[in-house]
This record gives sequence, structure tokens and C-alpha cells, in this order.
Amino acid sequence: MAYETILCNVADGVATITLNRPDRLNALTHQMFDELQDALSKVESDPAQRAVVLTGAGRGFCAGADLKAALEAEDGEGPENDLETHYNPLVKRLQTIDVPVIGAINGVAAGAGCSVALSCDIVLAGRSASFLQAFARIGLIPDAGSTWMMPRLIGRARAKGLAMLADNLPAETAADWGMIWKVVDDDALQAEAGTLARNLAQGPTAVFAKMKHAFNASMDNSLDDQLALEAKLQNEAAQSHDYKEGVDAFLEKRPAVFKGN
Ligand code: T3D
Repeated sequence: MAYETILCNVADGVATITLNRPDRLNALTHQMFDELQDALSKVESDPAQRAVVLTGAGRGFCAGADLKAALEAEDGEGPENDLETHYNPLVKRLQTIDVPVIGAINGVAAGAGCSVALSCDIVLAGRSASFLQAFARIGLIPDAGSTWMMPRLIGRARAKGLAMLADNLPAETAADWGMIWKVVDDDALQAEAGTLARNLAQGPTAVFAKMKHAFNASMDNSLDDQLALEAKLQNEAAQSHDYKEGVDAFLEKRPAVFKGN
């Protein structure tokens, strides 16, 4: 598939996917969802691609649903169908894909764009970036997983305040509140995200997938269920090449060379 709304560059085991509709702050269209899903399928089918960076072109990360395109495509059915066919599958895929996903948030992440940003495993943001639960401004509720992710990340009081007031949350506050991993200077963002992704791409990839599985399940599991899941996944991890290599490398006082399996 030739891409028109995203860019995808693969190097050093890292797929860098750039939302590329800068004149509309990378607002999401059906075509963009299709292209994103295609790029993620290529990651999944190529064992050499062991990390993803998701970022935006221009001054925004993603302004959520393209409201102009949504109006033009109005079919009278409302957003439900769109969410189920396009937004929700993307959010789930980012959270469950078997490689680490780094969000390099280069500007505003608004509406479902905020949900997409927070679906990444590790979220780095440029100092001038911000997070905006824009929905109330247009008479919608937060969607694409925001009502699930936000209270778990920052607590219900802050999640509700951001949703109802639709205040722009600066990246530094988001980091202070534990909503994202780290803030870096704007001009260092892409380089830092690239370095992080290349390091992760050299890591124990299959184990990262198990970590994602465990953390996702922990959101709903009881402690007993989670302990049982950890035991099962750890048993599987202990059968892997990378576990043997990690222990051998430790004992031989050398850096481990992980193959990702
Ligand atoms: O129906 C369904 O599919 C349900 C799904 C819903 C999911 C959602 O995401 S709902 C929420 C949708 N998003 C928003 O409501 C945010 C809309 N955008 C904004 O509020 C502002 O653009 C920002 C606060 C994000 C940034 O403001 P600012 O002043 O930095 O930029 P701007 O001037 O507003 O935007 C720059 C251009 O991008 C502008 O185009 P123009 O006038 O230069 O030709 C603007 O229209 C365009 N743009 C920004 N956001 C969107 C957009 N175009 C289409 N859709 C957008 N969401």
C-alpha cells in the first residue's frame, strides 16, 4: 500500500511512523487509519522490526477526528460505528502489538489524538507539546479509550477535570502527574525517541510483548489472577533464548546480545 497520510521509515530495527497531514494538525481520517493499520501489520509480519516510534509532522501530534472529513462523510449513524471500526481497533492494536511503541509527541495531542498518544507504551513529549481532552468543546464525551486510560494514569479527579473543563494540559504537567514518561526539549525529541527505540529494538522483544500482556491484564485482574499470570508468563520467558543469553552475559560480565526470542 502506498501511503498518502502517513510516512513510514524502517531503520535499525525501528519503524518510525509519522502522521502526515500537518495542515490539519494530523487529524485522523479513515484513510489514515487504514494506512496506520497497514504499517503496523508490516511491523508484526517482519521480525526485524522490533520497535515503533509514532510521531506527527509539523507543529501538532494529532488533533483527533478530522471534523471536516467527518462532516462531509456524515451518514446519519453518529460516531459509534466509526469508533468501533476505526478508532478502537487502532487504540487496541497500539496497546497490544508485540513490540514496544514509543510516542514522540511533538505538539498538541487533542481528542482521540490524546487517546492515541496515551496508547503508546512509552510517551516522550516535546516541551511545547500538550494534551487536550477537546471533546467537551464540541459536545462529545472522551472516547477511543480516554475514559479508561485517563483515570488509571492520573486518577479520577484529574481525569474528570480535564474532560469537563477541556483545559490544555502542558507536557511538563502531564509528566509531573505521571501521565507520560518524560519531557525533553523540542529540538531533542526525535533524536531521543530514536535512541530509545533503537535501544529497545536490541532488547528481549518477546519478553517486552509478555510485559505488555501482563500490564494490560493487570488493569482488571485481582492480585491472585495477576500473580498466576506472572508465573505463567515468567515460565515462558525462562524458556527463551534471551533469558539464557541475559544470564550468560551477566555471568561473563559482557553486554547481552538479545535476538528478540
Ligand atoms: O465521529 C467520530 O468519528 C467520533 C470520534 C471522535 C474522536 C475525536 O477526536 S472528537 C475531537 C476532535 N478534535 C477536536 O475537537 C480538536 C479540534 N482542534 C482544535 O481544537 C484546535 O485545532 C487545537 C486546540 C487542537 C489546536 O489549536 P490551534 O489554534 O493551535 O490550531 P488551529 O488553527 O485550530 O488548527 C490549525 C488547522 O488545523 C486549522 O485549519 P485552517 O483553518 O488553518 O485551514 C484547523 O481547522 C485544522 N484542524 C485542527 N484540528 C482539526 C482540524 N481540521 C479538522 N479536524 C480537526 N480535528
